[in-house]
Amino acid sequence: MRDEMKKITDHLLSADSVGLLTHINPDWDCLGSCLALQSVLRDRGVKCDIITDEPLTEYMSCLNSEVVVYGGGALKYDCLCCVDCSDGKRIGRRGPAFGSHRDRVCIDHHRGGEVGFARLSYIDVDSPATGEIVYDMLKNAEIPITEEAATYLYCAISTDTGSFKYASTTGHTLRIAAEIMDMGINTSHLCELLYDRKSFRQLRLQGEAINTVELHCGGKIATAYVTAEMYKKYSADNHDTENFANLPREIDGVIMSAFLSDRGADGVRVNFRSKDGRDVRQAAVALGGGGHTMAAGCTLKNISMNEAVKTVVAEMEKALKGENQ
Ligand SMILES: [Mn+2]
Repeated sequence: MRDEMKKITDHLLSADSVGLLTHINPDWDCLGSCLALQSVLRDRGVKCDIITDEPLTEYMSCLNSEVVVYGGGALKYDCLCCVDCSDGKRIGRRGPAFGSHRDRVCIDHHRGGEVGFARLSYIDVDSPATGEIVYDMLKNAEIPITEEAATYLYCAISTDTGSFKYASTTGHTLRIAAEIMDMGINTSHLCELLYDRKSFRQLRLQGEAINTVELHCGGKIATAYVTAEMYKKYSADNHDTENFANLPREIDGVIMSAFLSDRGADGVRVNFRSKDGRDVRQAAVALGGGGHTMAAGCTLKNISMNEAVKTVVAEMEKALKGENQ
């Protein structure tokens, strides 16, 4: 494990230039891990950019994070490293440029990554956050973690563990958080930036989404959704509903839930959640998606919201039954 980690850090540090690739719609685990790696690599003279498919949302730009939006063609870096993603479907337009690059690295914690996706990979599906892997990697390579890198990694780990609430959180995770706090990082300010912000339209839209909540399967399954009309009504987009995925799961008695959001031409995005370690990922995989055991997702194309709800409920029912056997 330690040797495998060292191989990655040595490899990245030996390159003249590294392109770090986020997954599409990067979350804070992905972007925070990239920003920390970029900070460390740049400090050591490696030219390093973070390359995304789309410009960052306002929420993702709150720490003055700066990225390069992919403009097409080959990515001219010595080495490309995909972060928090090991699946070609999740890197969007940059897929061909990554796939045809000879020096492909990957750091991730998702299950079911693509075989041969990278030449050099470090994938730990038991890690609660890619940020935790990056922290361990830097420590393992005896690279001092600067305040800047620690700030980004705190954002990564805190968000992907649901503020250290999810079952994937371990004592090790908390010790990392403690080490970061001991560096004097203002974590309560970071939490305010990450969690305690909501626009008026987001709150109103949340109300609409809550009104769509339905229980299925005797109350073990819950769904909620936001339609294209609702987005239009509040001049909102899918970034405004990013934190809605957990809402239906919160209901007492619910074991599995799905939040569906209509992305227009991009289809209906589904975010699955479960409780008590129940495997909802298999429902996502059955519908062409993937993710973690208790948090997974997929996208359904050319389908009405009603049909989409029926489809995901049927898959969650199967997943529940499969587990009961
Ligand atoms: Mn992650």
